Amino acid sequence: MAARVGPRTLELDELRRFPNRPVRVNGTLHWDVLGLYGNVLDGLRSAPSGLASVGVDSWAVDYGLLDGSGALLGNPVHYRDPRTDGVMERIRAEVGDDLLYQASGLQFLPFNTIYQLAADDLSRARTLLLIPDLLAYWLTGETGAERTNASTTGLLDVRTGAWSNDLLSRLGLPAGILPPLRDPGSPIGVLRPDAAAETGHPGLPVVAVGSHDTASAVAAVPATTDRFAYISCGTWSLVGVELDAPVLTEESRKANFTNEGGVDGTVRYLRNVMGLWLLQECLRTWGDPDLPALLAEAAHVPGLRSLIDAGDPEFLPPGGMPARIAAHCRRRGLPVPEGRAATVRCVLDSLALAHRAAIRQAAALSGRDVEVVHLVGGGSRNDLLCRLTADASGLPVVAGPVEATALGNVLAQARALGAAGGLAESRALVAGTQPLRRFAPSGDTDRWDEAAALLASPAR
Ligand code: LRH
Repeated sequence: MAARVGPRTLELDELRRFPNRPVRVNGTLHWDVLGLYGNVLDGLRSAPSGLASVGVDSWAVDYGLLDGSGALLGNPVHYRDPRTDGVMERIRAEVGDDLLYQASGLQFLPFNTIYQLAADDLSRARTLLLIPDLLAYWLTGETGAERTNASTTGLLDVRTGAWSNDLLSRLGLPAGILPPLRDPGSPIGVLRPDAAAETGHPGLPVVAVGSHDTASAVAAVPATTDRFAYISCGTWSLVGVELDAPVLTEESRKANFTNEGGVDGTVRYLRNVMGLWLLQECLRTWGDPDLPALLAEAAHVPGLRSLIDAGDPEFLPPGGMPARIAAHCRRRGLPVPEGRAATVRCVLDSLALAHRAAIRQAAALSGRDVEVVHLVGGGSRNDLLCRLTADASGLPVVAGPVEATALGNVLAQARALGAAGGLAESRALVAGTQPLRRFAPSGDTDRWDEAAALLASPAR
């Protein structure tokens, strides 16, 4: 994305879009990170000259390992790979939930970096770089760990903002592989000569942004009040509130809420909800049928019949999603969705219920009142999901911007260059320049209360 930012201007221009397809090799699910980097170079090559800077963000938790010469030791492994099966349970038993949560403030997800590292061979590793830091390293030659993304590793001390030496030594992980931390807005370096020659941007500064995509997305939520919840809705739905300080109570730990680091030292207090992954995987199984037509059909299917627990880890791995959804309904004694439109409706109703639960719990556990829900990211295009989320939560949903992550990324750069203000000003700029749509709740929350109770009841 190329962007233009000014006092009343915030424009994005899409330079290049490419699929990020995982590849299974020898039974392990990998990311094609060199392919991604090649596409980054191609995108930069097609950018206009005179760019002020560039910033990199990506999904969280995954990493590449470098050897002593700075070479990548194999392709990064996808967080959905089963190599971490059982690892989190073992470490939780060894170290204790309370200690892990007090140290990192992170929700227990089997793919957090800490558990991936415990399943990895680190014998030849000298440096660990999270994915955006790896891309920035290839662009500049500089290593480091940007803080918002580092906060998803499970190894960052949530109170001090430094790497947790205590956790590292308890787990026997080599502390030396974790590079120095850096904050959004700090300079990383300039394009190294080979990257400059390939792209035609000599001397282009690379600036650290909220390199965790969700951190950038939350920074670009067009909130005009403190009393907002957000749903950063794409492959995942990241649902929560923004706080000044972490919530580390036992209730919070048991509710599996995370305290991830936001831009400006804020805390993203949220829960990972399975998100549109459920839908994406259904579409992939069905050979990618026309989505708008399917959504239009799903809008006419009677709602709240087939339901799944969208937080169930059984939905994490890829493959055979419609069959897994059917089996889940059957096991719970709920009607099995008949056909594609009913399956899509089941997914969207279930996501709306999971959104509602996470919004309510985030508010209750943090004490933050919520008056409005901002739904940003690709999911904000999905009218049915926005409407169902408003109905389920009983709150107005403001949908958009679709490209919240890219906007948060460029706003952090603009700010570092003195071309944009702080978080509140940046959000006002987003609210004033980007198309947003408002979905009022229907007021019929009884049906959703019943559905939530039905889903919470033990399987019949
Ligand atoms: C969303 C996201 C999310 C993480 C997951 C691994 O893209 O970064 O915040 O939990 O990917």
